[in-house]
Amino acid sequence: MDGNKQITVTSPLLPDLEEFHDMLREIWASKWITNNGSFHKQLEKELAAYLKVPYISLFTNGTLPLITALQALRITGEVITTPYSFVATTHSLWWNGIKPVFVDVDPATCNLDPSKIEAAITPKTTAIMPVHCYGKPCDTKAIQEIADKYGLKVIYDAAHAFGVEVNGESVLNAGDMSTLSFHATKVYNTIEGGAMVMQDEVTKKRIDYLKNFGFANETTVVAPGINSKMDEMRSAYGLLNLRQVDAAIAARQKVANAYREALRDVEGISFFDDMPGVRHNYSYFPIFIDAERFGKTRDALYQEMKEANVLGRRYFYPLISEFSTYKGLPSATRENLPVAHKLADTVLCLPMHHDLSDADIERVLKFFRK
Ligand code: T4K
Repeated sequence: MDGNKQITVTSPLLPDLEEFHDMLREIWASKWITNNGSFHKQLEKELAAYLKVPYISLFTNGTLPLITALQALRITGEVITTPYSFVATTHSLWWNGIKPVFVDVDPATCNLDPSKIEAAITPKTTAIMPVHCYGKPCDTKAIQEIADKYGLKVIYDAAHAFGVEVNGESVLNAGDMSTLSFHATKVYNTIEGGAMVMQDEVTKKRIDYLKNFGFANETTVVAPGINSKMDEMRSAYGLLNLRQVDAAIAARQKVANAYREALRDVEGISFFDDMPGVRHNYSYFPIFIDAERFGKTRDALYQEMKEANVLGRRYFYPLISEFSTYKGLPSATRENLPVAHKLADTVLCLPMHHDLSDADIERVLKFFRK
């Protein structure tokens, strides 16, 4: 065994190669390789059932459903969002000519702080785009109350929230639409891929048109759509991965429990416990480092681990509001976003995936043992 092998922050869940070959043979025989093929249809059906959502539409990644949701709901002007996410969240607004308005996050969840949303609403605000960061559910009830009060739409970036449920109900059913990423680095992947969840059949139909250039039939284009169709190879791969995703989540939970047990009494390290009533997916394991109490800064620890081939990642540092495209926005100041800055400056996501051995976990925890 290689005691110095690279331990990465994540590792893709891969289907059995023989089973995948069998499905590829079927695709080859049918000669139908994309554009709403039979595996695509089957995956939409199976995912809707697994995720407990009424309607789902597959996409080629997790960024295009965000862009398309904003188009479909005709969102304009300003949208309230979080700076503590992956850049794709805010990029989707920029691609639609919408001004992002950053609101600070809640330190208990890393998600948009509902108590700070109202102060950021202006006559130009049309929607809220929260993120279930690390798969931890947002306070969807409080957000919906504000949205209803001001007549705003809510689009959840649920890229991290595959399979997450609150009191038995999918978190993906909150708001007007939710989007998912099935990227290789996610709990459930189709290599590249994504999806949009919607609550009614008419919207599902419109979204299916929009991801296919706006075609309603062979000769009718009903809207300036985009091309974001998932092909048959990745749909087949997705069907196989769906069969093993529960086992992968269970394996991740074991890793999370091992980390929590070992880190609970480490001075200067904090992390999240499970939330009551929530089915978590253990997509990430962020820890927050208090440099004074731990005796080392986050970046020193990150480097030290890297030199030992243990690759944690600083998700989400820098904040989106610090990137050149967004830095000049009035809401992008440090004073407006103190909590998000503190989290971004102290976070380190530890390796977290289904394939970590006990020895791997021990190599990670070594950095925290006295
Ligand atoms: N909204 C949110 C909140 C998101 O987090 C994301 C994506 C999106 C929207 C957009 O969804 P997509 O359009 O991407 O579907 C990764 C992912 O590329 C990105 O999907 C993800 N969020 C983001 C948080 O992380 P990087 O730059 O950190 O990935 P990379 O290539 O450095 O990979 C990280 C580690 O994963 C590697 O060190 C090893 C492992 N890995 C990765 C790949 C690609 C593998 O073992 N095999 C692989 O094939 O961005």
